[in-house]
Amino acid sequence: MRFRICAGLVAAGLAVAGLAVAGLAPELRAQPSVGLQLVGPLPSAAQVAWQRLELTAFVHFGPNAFTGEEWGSGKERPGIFNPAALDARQWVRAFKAAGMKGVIVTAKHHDGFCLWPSRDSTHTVAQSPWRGGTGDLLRELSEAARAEGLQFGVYLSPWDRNHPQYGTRGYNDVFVRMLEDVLSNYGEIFEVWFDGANGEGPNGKRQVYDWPRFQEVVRRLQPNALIFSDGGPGVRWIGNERGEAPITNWAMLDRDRYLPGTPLSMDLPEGSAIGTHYVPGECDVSIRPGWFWRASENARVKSPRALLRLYEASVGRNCGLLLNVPPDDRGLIHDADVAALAGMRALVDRIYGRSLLPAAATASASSVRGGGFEAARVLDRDEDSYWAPVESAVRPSLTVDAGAPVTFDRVLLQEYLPAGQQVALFAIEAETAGRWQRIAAGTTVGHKRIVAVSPTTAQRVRVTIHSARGVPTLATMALHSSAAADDIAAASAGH
Ligand code: FUL
Repeated sequence: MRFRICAGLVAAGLAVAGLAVAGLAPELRAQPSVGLQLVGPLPSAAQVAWQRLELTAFVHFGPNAFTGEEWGSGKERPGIFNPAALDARQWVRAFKAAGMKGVIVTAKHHDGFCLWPSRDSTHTVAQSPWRGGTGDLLRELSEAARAEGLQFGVYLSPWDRNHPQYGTRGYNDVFVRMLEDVLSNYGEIFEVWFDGANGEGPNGKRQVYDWPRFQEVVRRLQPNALIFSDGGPGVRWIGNERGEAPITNWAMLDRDRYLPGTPLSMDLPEGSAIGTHYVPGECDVSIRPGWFWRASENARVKSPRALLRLYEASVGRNCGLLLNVPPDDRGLIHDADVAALAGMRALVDRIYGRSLLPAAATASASSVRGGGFEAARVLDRDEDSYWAPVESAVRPSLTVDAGAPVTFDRVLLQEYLPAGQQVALFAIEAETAGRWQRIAAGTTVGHKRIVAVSPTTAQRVRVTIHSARGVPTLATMALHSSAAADDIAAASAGH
């Protein structure tokens, strides 16, 4: 069975190698010779780049690191903010060692404390003793990130428990000016994280946020930045703070039904096969029980093995993993977190660093679109080279042959992301003792899907696409074994 969903869907205007997609057309049209008939909506170039980052760091920092609070009241004395040994390079090096490609910092959390010297607030680093009141954490962190090759992003809470104007119309102007500051002075921003929380301010009133205006500021000052909020528009919340996405995960969503902070939430986790817009999911989770550092949780940092599981349940399910690593009251990432991050990377590298399929492995397919779309393209490590069957193929399948039996318990699949999400239903079989046996069945693939299977020894493994929205593509098919890391996982189990 194969289903098509064309009517009413909008294809983003994106040039895709080997295929052409009409710009904002009501539906994707087949290109007569080389084009694939895809079904949109497709990702923007910025969304493709974002999904390929996979792993980014979240940094919750501010007065809460000194008080032990999760939601500061806004009444804290700025004098308590004094991270005397703060070294943003140390943070970024720890993130880089974990394989993280970007960092998003709480420029302002709900307590209203600004990590830059905002002219629109009297509750900022400028009123603190840190660097004698001359510090600017956004400057230090953005420069450190750039120096280490990480992208820089900002979290900005519109909920402000300190600002005297919060709860009045004037506060939206204040927030816009803060946004303008943050988006103008620290170079390229890859993601703007809008927390939809909307509580009472110091005068007991709630704010009516002007989201269209806030988004316009981002588009004007950082046109390439993706906006995160519950329903996007650039990146959506996955619906929980555990760092786990559902196994079925569509990047599409009926985006216009959502406003930040008021999620209908029913289809945020899975997305929708017939969603009107492309809005990939982001899984945010903290490496500790809380979002902010506190000494009492130094022994409760997630283990490398727990972090590996989160990686598989987020990146391995077509989402980004935004892992919060909060600096301590010295202004440093604590040793326990640094060790856990390095341990996670060691596990991910050991298991997923290379496929168990040897260089001599081969691939064949029941259908090949032609030159440039051969089955063997799933074996190179290039996410931009991919296999595609002909348009009319029914249940196309692709078989990899390792040349000799290999033992694996993970199958990693990737669609060619610029061509959007087409795969809707697939099965994986292994040939053992001359018989093909199904070892897994699944739904979505997207940028990356890690399928866990029982330990299997086979020379040939086959994936069959039972249902697709448009022509399916596969950029990667790889075999891995979680047992490859048993030795280092055991060594770090004490964490
Ligand atoms: C929530 C906030 O209330 C938490 O403090 C934290 O910042 C989390 C990432 O988002 O909405």
